[in-house]
Amino acid sequence: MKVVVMVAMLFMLVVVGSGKEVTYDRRSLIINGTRRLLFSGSIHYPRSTPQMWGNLIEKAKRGGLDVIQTYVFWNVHEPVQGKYNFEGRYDLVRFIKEVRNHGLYVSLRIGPFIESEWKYGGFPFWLHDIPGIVFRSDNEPFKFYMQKFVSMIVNMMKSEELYASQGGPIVISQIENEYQLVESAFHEKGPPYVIWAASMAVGLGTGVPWMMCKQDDAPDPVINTCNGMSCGETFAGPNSPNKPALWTENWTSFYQVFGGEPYIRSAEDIAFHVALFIAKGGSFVNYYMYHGGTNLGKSASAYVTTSYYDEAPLDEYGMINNPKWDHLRELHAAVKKSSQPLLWGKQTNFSLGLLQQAYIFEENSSRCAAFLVNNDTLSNVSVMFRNGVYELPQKSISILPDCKNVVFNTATVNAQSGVRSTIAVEHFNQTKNWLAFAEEVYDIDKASFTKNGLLDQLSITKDTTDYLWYTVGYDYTSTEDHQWLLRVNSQAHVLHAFINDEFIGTEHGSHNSEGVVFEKPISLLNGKNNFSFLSVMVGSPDSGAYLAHEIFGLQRVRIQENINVQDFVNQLWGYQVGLQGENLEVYTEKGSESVEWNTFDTFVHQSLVWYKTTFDAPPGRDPVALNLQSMGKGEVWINGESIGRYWVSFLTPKNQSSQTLYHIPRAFLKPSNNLLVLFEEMNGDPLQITLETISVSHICNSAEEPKMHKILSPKRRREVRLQCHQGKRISAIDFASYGTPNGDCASYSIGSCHSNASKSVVQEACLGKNTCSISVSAMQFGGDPCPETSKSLLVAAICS
Ligand SMILES: *[C@@H]1O[C@H](CO)[C@@H](O)[C@H](O)[C@H]1NC(C)=O
Ligand SMILES: *[C@@H]1O[C@H](CO)[C@@H](O)[C@H](O)[C@H]1NC(C)=O
Ligand SMILES: *[C@@H]1O[C@H](CO)[C@@H](O)[C@H](O)[C@H]1NC(C)=O
Ligand SMILES: *[C@@H]1O[C@H](CO)[C@@H](O)[C@H](O)[C@H]1NC(C)=O
Ligand SMILES: *[C@@H]1O[C@H](CO)[C@@H](O)[C@H](O)[C@H]1NC(C)=O
Ligand SMILES: *[C@@H]1O[C@H](CO)[C@@H](O)[C@H](O)[C@H]1NC(C)=O
Ligand SMILES: *[C@@H]1O[C@H](CO)[C@@H](O)[C@H](O)[C@H]1NC(C)=O
Ligand SMILES: *[C@@H]1O[C@H](CO)[C@@H](O)[C@H](O)[C@H]1NC(C)=O
Ligand SMILES: *[C@@H]1O[C@H](CO)[C@@H](O)[C@H](O)[C@H]1NC(C)=O
Ligand SMILES: CC(=O)N[C@H]1CO[C@H](CO)[C@@H](O)[C@@H]1O
Repeated sequence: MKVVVMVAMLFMLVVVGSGKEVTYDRRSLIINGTRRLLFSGSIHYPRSTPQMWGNLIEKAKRGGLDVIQTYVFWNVHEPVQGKYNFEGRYDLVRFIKEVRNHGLYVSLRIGPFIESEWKYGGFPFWLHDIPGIVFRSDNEPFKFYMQKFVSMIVNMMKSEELYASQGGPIVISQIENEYQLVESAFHEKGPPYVIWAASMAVGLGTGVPWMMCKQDDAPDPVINTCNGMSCGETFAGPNSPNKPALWTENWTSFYQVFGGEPYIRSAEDIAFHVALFIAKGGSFVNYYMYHGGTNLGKSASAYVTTSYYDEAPLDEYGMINNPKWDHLRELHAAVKKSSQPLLWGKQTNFSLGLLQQAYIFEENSSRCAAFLVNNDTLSNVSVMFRNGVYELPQKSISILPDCKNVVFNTATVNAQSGVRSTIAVEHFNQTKNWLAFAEEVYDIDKASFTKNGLLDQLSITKDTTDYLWYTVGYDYTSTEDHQWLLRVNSQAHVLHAFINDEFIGTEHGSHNSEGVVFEKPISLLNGKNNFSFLSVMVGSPDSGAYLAHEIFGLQRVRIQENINVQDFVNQLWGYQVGLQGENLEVYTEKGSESVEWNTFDTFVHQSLVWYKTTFDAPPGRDPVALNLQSMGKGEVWINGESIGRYWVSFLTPKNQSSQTLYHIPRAFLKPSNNLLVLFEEMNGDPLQITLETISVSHICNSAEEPKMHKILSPKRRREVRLQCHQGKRISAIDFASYGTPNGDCASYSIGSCHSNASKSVVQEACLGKNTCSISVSAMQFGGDPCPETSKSLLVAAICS
């Protein structure tokens, strides 16, 4: 044994010594001595479960990725100063090894400021309490803790031999994150911090390059990189002729907030901008996100939904999102086919028309690749290129890996499209299956401590809970019934107000608003009146300069009757951190025994109520979610694991919930008797909750007969290929038309020409199969329904 270890170590030394370090030149990263064109995708380990990782990475690899990019999430690893957690979802080393085992590289964005719609931008809250600290600036306390954490992560990677320089998968690392956006706010403390961060990182000797995204002046040898949706248009380029053009965040969609609409970015638009970036000399593109996943627990930042980038190439549940995934896979293949001239050829570009350009990469006459760009959003155009006529669809780029044949066009989608559907497998509509208990409304005498004045919410809660009670007493002597106006200003996100234990109203802010203003006419009792305010955060902020100095919670509380104003700000206030149910962990098997649960009927439509029930796991492997459309706002736990906050009652401008389905990772479930606990703040109705399984049930694709003319139009497939997800089979053909069907996969109908054999031919070829393909030819359909007309085939099928 010992001998083997010795030999292995000697080998390592030799390898490191013989130039396995990752370097770069103006063209690309250089790995194992050679230039590389790399496609990368962000998958964040804490946003899924270890049970999902292998499958996600495998699908990323099949989608044509070379690299998996992740942030490192400091606050999950060091929730309490000096107490580390690298278990379960937080097992960074296991995640990186999983990537390595699939033969992919890793881009490790250590930060440690990461933003990422993650609570407190990834900083552990204890950092807030370090005396004299100013985050992300030339500040000794901050630099001390930043260096300590970054060094610890780097040393952990080194000791596991995970850097490419050691034979591992990590080919690049990131220090800081989009700092330029806030740098000027730190005045003279900004620029030296950038220089310090860069040299500190470089000094750690990882043997792989460091990058700084959105930092135009990243000091050598750190590479400045671009984030955005259209880096081919917005990126000014590397800040030195010896650095490659890298795109660290090409947003595949955008994160969603409660009360906000989903942002849908088409496969064609993403493909256009990726192809343009490559055409202009880029050599590394990362999709942010490739798989978004789920903001489990209280991990999301302010107002961000629990579902994260569900529109990415892999959806929240890890299922392939087509046509996006497949269209990008074809793009990657086309670019890879061109990689020899792209990486070693000479780049030139010239105009092909008013809004059309050609980008050529040429080594010699036989090694040449071209990207033909049509930036006209309104019309298709035909251009002359090297003695050929090429049809360029509107707003598209055609890729010619040999400067002759179009193998891919960004606007021509050959990929199958898929639509998800859900099946309700359990209805929680029986009152007898629910138990409930009401959360206590605290008044000043029951509060855990008192203090003069209004305190900052996060300084008290330490961000361990979203909830803080602020309570105050007011002695009032009058026997007349006066109408007072209560006015509360808060810098938290939601306010629930009670007077003398009675609920009087609720108010909330939004992602783009400055806090909450609550106003309500009230009556007071003669004698002592108790005011109780439950102040709620919906995640802590993740960005902005001087994060540690931001103040949250109640700012002003007044009552007013005509000119008579009573201001409560400087009074004695009682504070209670967290909910009783949270403090007792009633969402766990054990904790739930520590409170007296009541039958359901007692609490119908009340706010601040805990509910519990049990259920069995649905059979099969389809992803599982709770449909909470009947609920208001709160949090859900399954067997003690929080699956995140929900907020269904906050409607979008289109009068819809931002999110009604909440993912339950299969790993949280046991076969039977799963404990479901909800805390409901509004007055939602749990009787209408359903447990649902999710699958891509409807798939559709089309293809055209080859056209017989000289114009080189983008290739359309000559066969319709259909494929159900793993373990599913085609159970029905919804629609099939060989002829001139109208529309596309979004909406279709039979056109003027239709072969009446269409459906039976497709059924014959596809029913009962996981995958099938049918060629678009008259022979296949037993005759030509309309000779002289160019025909296509469109098929919509059901997988189950
Ligand atoms: C590195 O390059 C050498 C020769 O160029 C090759 O034999 C080897 O397989 C490469 N290693 C990796 C990990 O790509
Ligand atoms: C060639 O590309 C450069 C850089 O993108 C651009 O400034 C120039 O206008 C292009 N030339 C033509 C003819 O398109
Ligand atoms: C083109 O360049 C490649 C790579 O340098 C070389 O292998 C090939 O022989 C060259 N072809 C011609 C026609 O010069
Ligand atoms: C395409 O046109 C838009 C709008 O005129 C412009 O902003 C963009 O830079 C152009 N892109 C290219 C690649 O020419
Ligand atoms: C451009 O061509 C595509 C087919 O390649 C067609 O679907 C589209 O309608 C055409 N657009 C215009 C403006 O003619
Ligand atoms: C519960 O829902 C199921 C499925 O919709 C229905 O069959 C049943 O009648 C419902 N029970 C009650 C008590 O509403
Ligand atoms: C206010 O709180 C005090 C102390 O808990 C209690 O004794 C009193 O009854 C409460 N007043 C009202 C009006 O509920
Ligand atoms: C919003 O939706 C609710 C419930 O579906 C409906 O009652 C209401 O009329 C809608 N309001 C608007 C402005 O569409
Ligand atoms: C299909 O159409 C042809 C002529 O258009 C007709 O003769 C034939 O009966 C039809 N077959 C069926 C099964 O409808
Ligand atoms: C840096 C960058 O490219 N940002 C852009 C990201 O995309 C949005 C929407 O297209 C633009 O508004 C940003 O300027």
